[in-house]
Amino acid sequence: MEEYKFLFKIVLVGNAGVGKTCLVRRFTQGLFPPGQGATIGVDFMIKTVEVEGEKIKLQIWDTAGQERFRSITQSYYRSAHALILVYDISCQPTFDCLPDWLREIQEYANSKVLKILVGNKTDREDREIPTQIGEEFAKQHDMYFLETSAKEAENVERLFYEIAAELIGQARSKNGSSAAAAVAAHRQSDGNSSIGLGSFSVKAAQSNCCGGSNSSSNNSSSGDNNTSQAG
Ligand SMILES: Nc1nc2c(ncn2[C@@H]2O[C@H](COP(=O)(O)OP(=O)(O)OP(=O)(O)O)[C@@H](O)[C@H]2O)c(=O)[nH]1
Ligand SMILES: [Mg+2]
Repeated sequence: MEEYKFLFKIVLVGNAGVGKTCLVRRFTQGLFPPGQGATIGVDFMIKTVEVEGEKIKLQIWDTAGQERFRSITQSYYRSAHALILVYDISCQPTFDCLPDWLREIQEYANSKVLKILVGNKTDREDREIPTQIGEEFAKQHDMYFLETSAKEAENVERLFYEIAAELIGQARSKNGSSAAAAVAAHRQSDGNSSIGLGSFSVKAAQSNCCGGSNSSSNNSSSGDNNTSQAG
């Protein structure tokens, strides 16, 4: 059995088409999939990373943004250690929906879940949401903030490594009780070490909305170490 010190569950949410699957595949497989179809239900991938000499297993749940899958995807929030809420910096409606996503998170996730707001597609020239607006929203809502490009591999590794580092820190502090408990439950060996990453810029805002608008289907959770689930 593979040895690892911590296991963390990370769930990606956000409107259809913002690039959740591309972010996951960039991170887990090092590629930007051409013609990525909409996710059906939920996909699952695993990647083991090493942070300060410790093996950390990341279980990454990539949820469908389409409204019709909402009841399926909600059920994955509860056990998440970290929730990555993604919008597309070139698509205002995906940003406008963030308050709705936060309500979902509040309703279905653990109150201590680590929340990260990610503005994806920074490679695009038709940006509609300035970085500062994203940062402010994140700050207002107690979330970490990062802008990424799955296409250009910008900040993608950093995103997941910093989440891992932050969760390790939480697990080791007395305050990170929920993460610590969950982690302890999954831990296969013990031992500690400390992490000093955590260079997210914390930030965040709020309102109400949508459902996403990808159309196609065809699930594409390829990859050797991933398992698809549809509910
Ligand atoms: N330019 C650019 N396009 C991207 C980037 N990430 C994703 N895309 C494109 O955005 C579209 C949607 O990407 P997906 O990863 O399928 O989006 P998703 O959030 O998983 O969508 P659902 O599964 O429907 O929720 C695809 O055409 C991708 O090629 C990025 O960083 N830059
Ligand atoms: Mg997807």
